[in-house]
Amino acid sequence: MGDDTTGGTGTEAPPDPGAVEAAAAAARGALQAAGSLEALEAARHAHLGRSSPLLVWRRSLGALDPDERRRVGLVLNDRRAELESLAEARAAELATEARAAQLAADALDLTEVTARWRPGHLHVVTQVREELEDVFVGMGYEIAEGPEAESDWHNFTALNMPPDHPARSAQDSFYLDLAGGASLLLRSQTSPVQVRLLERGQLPIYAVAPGRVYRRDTADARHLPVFHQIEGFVVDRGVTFADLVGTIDTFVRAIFGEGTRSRLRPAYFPFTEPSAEFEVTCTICGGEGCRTCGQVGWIELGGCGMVHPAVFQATGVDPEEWSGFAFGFGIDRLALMRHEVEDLRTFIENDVRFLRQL
Ligand code: 2U9
Repeated sequence: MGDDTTGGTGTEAPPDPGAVEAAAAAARGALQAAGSLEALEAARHAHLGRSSPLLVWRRSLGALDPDERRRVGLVLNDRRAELESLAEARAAELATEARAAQLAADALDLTEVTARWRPGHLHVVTQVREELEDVFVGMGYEIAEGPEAESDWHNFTALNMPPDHPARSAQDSFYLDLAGGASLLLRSQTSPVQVRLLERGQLPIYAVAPGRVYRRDTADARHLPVFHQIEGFVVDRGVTFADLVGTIDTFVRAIFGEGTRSRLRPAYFPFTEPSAEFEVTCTICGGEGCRTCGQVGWIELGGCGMVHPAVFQATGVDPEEWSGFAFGFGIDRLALMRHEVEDLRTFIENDVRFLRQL
């Protein structure tokens, strides 16, 4: 039956109210029951199409007197509008259901992949570096950073290192061969960061400079040509050697635990005077003496000292007004002690069987 036909016999005559309500109820039922967009389209065609009872009746209204025509016409329009919006609502519902079904059908089962997948993590040296930063931030220090390609001035001269100091030689440092002749090298320590802080001239300074440093060493169990250092730096009025000793003792206990003690022994660095090496009680035996500490109970951690007046002079800070201390130690070596790793090279070999244990 096409849309042009006027439907079957019996629907051509104007309807009585009961017939309209019965047709509307049948249409509602069919639209609601449609289980797919195709079924809905068929129900819509049957109950709201040109040859549906409601539309055929509309065309027969001419046979009625004007009052009756208006009354029945209003009812028919009303039902038709209600059923059209019902059909639209049902279409929206079905589209949502169809999309959910499609997503469910497209979903991939990744159980097998995730079961074998392990999350990565920060490299152990980065973990230790971040832990150290936390300790010093907790003590009120700022974290300072500087360039890894440094000038001869910042890396050596301002640090009171004489022109013939062995560390300046091309045997010991990586010089960059740049067009234009600028004399730069890969910093051999993080101290140039503190030189830059002094040059900035904002005093007092309470800072730590962690970062990568470069020295022309052949990699072995205890040396890497690229390693990490952290240096602390305090400049204020009236800073004394006793403040340095107390600071070392405080961060050593924060890093290794309250039971760990520290001690200093005299040393020499061009940029500090007096200078010292600091040691901590062996983290393995607690000071009793074992293979790790060579039976002495102490392990050397780093160097320290009071900032040399020549460094203040070079950077335009008045040594009569300001004094300060500095200390430095290797982060890689600390990570080595912490995890009882035997060979520094394992940190850079990138063997996941090693890395995932730390
Ligand atoms: C300025 C003035 C003085 C920093 C210092 C050390 C001692 C030291 C080494 C430990 C092991 C580096 O990682 S390591 O090779 N560091 O012994 N560093 S005092 O003294 C400074 C720094 C900056 C302007």
